[in-house]
Amino acid sequence: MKLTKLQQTVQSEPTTQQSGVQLDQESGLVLVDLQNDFFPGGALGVKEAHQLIPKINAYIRWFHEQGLPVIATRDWHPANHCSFREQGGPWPVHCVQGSWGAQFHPDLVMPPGTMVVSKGTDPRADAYSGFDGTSLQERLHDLGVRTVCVLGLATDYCVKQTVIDACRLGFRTIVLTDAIQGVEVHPGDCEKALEAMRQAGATTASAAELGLSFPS
Ligand code: VGL
Ligand code: ZN
Repeated sequence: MKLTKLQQTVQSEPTTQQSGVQLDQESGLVLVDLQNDFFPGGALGVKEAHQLIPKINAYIRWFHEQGLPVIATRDWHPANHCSFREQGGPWPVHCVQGSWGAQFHPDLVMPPGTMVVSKGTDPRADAYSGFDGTSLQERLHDLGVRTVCVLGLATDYCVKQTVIDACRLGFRTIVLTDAIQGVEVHPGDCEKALEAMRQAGATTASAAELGLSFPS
């Protein structure tokens, strides 16, 4: 990050909904698994997830314009991954390395140089958290990030575990509630996941609550 940017104040606009949660110059944005297979039409499509894309692009753009880093995690499984049903796992085949389903959604606008962290690459182990078996912690540390803002898919799996790990690793952690969506295998899973994230120490906030004025 450039020094000039570090010295700048993070710009946000005052609104009536501000909640006291503040972003700072040590904030970074983590995009969780915004891959074709987790959008409608994909192998594990999360209902209505595509409706989040304008908001997600607005968050990405805002962070990038503030000179704050954006890192994308991706589910990146070998074809024989243990989480697949044919191997006795719970999920249909999804996010196979190099496949269409593993690609980022084409409507996402990611800044050039967005770092990508791959997880779930070991055929014998599932990894819901973006920190699990990856370099995410080191990357964030090297970028000077102490406040991790998390958005993406799915609320009740990879978002939840990534957020809980971020808290456990000592990051100040903010879940962007208007840019996440869950699978909801059982009704109430998303609400429970949010509760577990708060229990772990995460703050939940929308763009309006952060004082960011975005298209909704
Ligand atoms: C995920 C199920 C299986 C996720 C990944 O990204 O939330 N869910 N693999
Ligand atoms: Zn997976």
